[in-house]
Amino acid sequence: MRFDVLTIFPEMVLNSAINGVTGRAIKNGLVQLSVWNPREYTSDKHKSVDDRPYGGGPGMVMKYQPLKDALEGAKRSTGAESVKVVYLSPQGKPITQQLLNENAELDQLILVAGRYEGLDERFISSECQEEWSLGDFVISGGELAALVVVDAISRLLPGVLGDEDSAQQDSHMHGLLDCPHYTRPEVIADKQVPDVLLGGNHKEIEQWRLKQSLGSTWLKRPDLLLGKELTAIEQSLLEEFKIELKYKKVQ
Ligand code: 9WO
Repeated sequence: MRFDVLTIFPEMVLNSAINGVTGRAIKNGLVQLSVWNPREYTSDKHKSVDDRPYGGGPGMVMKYQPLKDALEGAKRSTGAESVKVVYLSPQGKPITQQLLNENAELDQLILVAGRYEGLDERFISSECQEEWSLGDFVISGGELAALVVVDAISRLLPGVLGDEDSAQQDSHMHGLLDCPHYTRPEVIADKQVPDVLLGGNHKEIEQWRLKQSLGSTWLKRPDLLLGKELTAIEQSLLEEFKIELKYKKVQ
């Protein structure tokens, strides 16, 4: 899959993406990442990518023309007929695992990272098919959000993660939170690793993990369970979790 990021801070995107899972995917040729700097598409001597907002007020707005020309550069470089262009902003649709799963099927995604107080509205309405948000908060620019999208989609692509750490096992892949994890030593400050994990019974371990996932989701994010049909087995595992929790409390 190919990602093209429009940004006036290309180093910020490239320097970050070379690390970890994304970096390995790029080295192995499973992911291509290119950056397009609107500043390189300016023609005035100050290379202005921003200007004052009509109507007044504080801050600056990113100009249409450098963005449009950088976007054309990104589109020309592949020659694909239609490519999805996504603007990262707090006004966007919330990014969920499902949204990412759906978009991991694409051959190419163009991500627009804004700065200042935002982009000229006419670039958003005429050039961006979708607007995506990490959540209801503001950061200083879209680059970190674009990196989040590149990371989260890259790890879904075939061959990027080994079987060992398959994305199928991840928190949120099945609409549930992750179960607790433990590594050596066996006891830390009187806290024992749960017996079942030491027993080596894989069927029991799998059931315990599902029970903990259900219980943890019920405790921490009950909203996730409202939109989800539980199987009979899952329902009884969750009931067991609740009973065990009560028992722990009285002990
Ligand atoms: C800046 C600002 C300053 C004064 C008053 C209001 C203001 N709003 C903004 C603003 O929203 N700036 C944005 C910075 C413009 C678009 C790129 N920026 C951005 C993207 N901030 N936060 C995001 C973002 C992207 C995805 N998910 C969460 C946040």
